[in-house]
Amino acid sequence: MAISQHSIYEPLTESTAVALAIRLRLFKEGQVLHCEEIGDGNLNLVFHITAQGKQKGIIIKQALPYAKVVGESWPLSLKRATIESNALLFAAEYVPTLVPKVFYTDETLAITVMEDLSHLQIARAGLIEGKTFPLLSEHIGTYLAKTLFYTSDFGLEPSKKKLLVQKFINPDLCKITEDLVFTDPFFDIDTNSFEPELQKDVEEIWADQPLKFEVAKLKQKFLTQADALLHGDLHTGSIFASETETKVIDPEFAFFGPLGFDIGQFIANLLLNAVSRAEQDREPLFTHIENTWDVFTTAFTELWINEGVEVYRNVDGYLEYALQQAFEDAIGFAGCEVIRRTIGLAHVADLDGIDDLERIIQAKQHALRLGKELIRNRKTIDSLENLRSYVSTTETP
Ligand code: SR1
Ligand code: MG
Repeated sequence: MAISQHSIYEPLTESTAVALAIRLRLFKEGQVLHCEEIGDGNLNLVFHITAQGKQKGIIIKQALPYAKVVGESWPLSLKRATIESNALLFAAEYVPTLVPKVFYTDETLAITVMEDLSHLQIARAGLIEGKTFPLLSEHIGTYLAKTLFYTSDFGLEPSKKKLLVQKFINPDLCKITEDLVFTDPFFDIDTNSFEPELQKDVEEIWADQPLKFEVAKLKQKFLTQADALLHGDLHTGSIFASETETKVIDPEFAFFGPLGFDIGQFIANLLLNAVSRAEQDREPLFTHIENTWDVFTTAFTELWINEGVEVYRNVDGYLEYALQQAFEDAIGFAGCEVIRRTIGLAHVADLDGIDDLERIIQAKQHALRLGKELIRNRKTIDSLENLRSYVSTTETP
């Protein structure tokens, strides 16, 4: 993988992206190239370049100096492109089959050139269509166990970890999460976005002081608890999948945070898909949630026993304590994510895409009730069975 430096930043266009690919010799001489900007996320440009007659091309992802979803009034550091490529390269050391290959990065242009995954589908889109992606939870459980263990003080010598913590300081992107996940949805703030039919439900949240106290505690963990290198935005739109493959993309929010955060975001986005469905169609989502946690704990436990570096690792109860804390936090973070994806700035197609307004409102009210219960009861939700029963008891008021 080459790393290069251009002298000035400029946003690419479809034609300058092709020129760059040619200059970098990413295609054979003489090939006719086609390029399309396909970025449908909130922040970046994504160029898909293919050679005529070939299925697989390359992706050039470029950070813009502002949040695309809002515009130039919301400046954002370009350093996130470097964070993203470093996080992908780092993850490739532990889970090479679960992340895209990085071919090239340029810090000044804020680009990462990577493997074309267009033979796969974004997991959120597939789940909305009713696909089950049978290996999704096994792969994500493994991804979580390895990336979290090997970057935590349980699996990495603490002085090495501290150097990595420095490398992944990511204030702009952390601020997005601090605001959009942990703050704005719980206050009457302009960035929130919800249907007028939800006004009463939302005002109840804004007035709920005990709930806000619990969210404040979860936010404090996110702000201060540098347990392990997180993906930082592990929703189902950050995962490409098929029947046989899973690839985790977009780790531009990576930073050292609490062990339960990525797990909670992934679970939350499966729950958001579950509440968008009729009760009898939810089983595949519950199975994925259960299996993610099982695979995660089994793999994390094996790593702890066989590769742990913490001197206290054999003390009775310590592993169970660490896993229990991660689970409790994950449930709380999941509650915050469910609420913010329902009434905050950045929504999900699982709910917004339901084809009937009455059903949208019902599903969103369900999501809000569920999110609140997860935050409030995270200390007593001690099994996946328990979690499943909250989905059902919050179906109606
Ligand atoms: C302004 S960015 C909004 C959201 O998009 C990203 O994917 C993150 O989830 C962020 O919170
Ligand atoms: Mg993203």
